Amino acid sequence: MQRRNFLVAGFAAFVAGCNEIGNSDWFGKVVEGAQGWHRGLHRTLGGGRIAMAPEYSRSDLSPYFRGNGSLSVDTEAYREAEAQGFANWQLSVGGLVDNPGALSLQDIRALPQRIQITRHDCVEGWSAIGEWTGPQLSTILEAAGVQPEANFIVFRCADKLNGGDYYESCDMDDAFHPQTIIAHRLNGEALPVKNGAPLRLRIERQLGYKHAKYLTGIEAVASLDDIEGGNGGYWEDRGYQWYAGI
Ligand SMILES: Nc1nc2c(c(=O)[nH]1)N[C@H]1C(S)=C(S)[C@@H](COP(=O)(O)O)O[C@H]1N2
Ligand SMILES: [Mo]
Repeated sequence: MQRRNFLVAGFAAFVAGCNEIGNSDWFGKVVEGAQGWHRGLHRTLGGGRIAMAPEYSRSDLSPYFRGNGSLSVDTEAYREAEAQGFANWQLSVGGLVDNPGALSLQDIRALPQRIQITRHDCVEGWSAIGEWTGPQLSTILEAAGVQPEANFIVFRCADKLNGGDYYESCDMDDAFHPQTIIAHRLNGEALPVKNGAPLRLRIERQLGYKHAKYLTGIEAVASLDDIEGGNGGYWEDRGYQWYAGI
């Protein structure tokens, strides 16, 4: 079996098993439900940090959600992907997992979705409230089968900022936190390019720079030491704090 199919088959079994939906029709039904997925919550209740970031209502939405940092990806491959509506975009899932593979946007949209209205706080001194939609990262990690040696999840991005690859990371408490999602929609629309199309991380208890945009891959690792500058993120390698809690 192709690696990709192995991971996707893992999802089907996982989602079907947890929702008691038969393999044949899991695809439509789980999307329709748009229910929150609470497996991550159970796990964090078992000893991790359980605090939830505040959630807001539609009337609180900022009229305009600005873009910051990279506002697009300056490569031929990205321009081509954008022209194709990101139909062939892939999110790789690898590192210390039992079922490495890659997910298409279609795969991502077929998973149970979480919708959350949260406030984004950038260290540069601005905030905005937006509604984000996407599967919980925990769903993807459960299906991939994270190995016990893994301590961190690394997020790979398509863009470079001032010549350096943008990337981020978090620990397993935040990776499995219910509000940590792989967002593909902002305010009910496909994620705009300036905000990280087609996929970006929302990790709601942390500051803006942790919310990696233009996601191309997630990787389970034991240590951050050998990754890029060794501090767990683009801005962390330039002096910012790794745990950027709000
Ligand atoms: N790939 C990537 N992700 C990124 C950045 C970036 O430059 N590249 N900037 C970060 C910063 S500092 C902030 S405040 C938010 C901005 O998200 P927005 O563009 O949706 O406002 O994205 C974060 N994630
Ligand atoms: Mo930021």
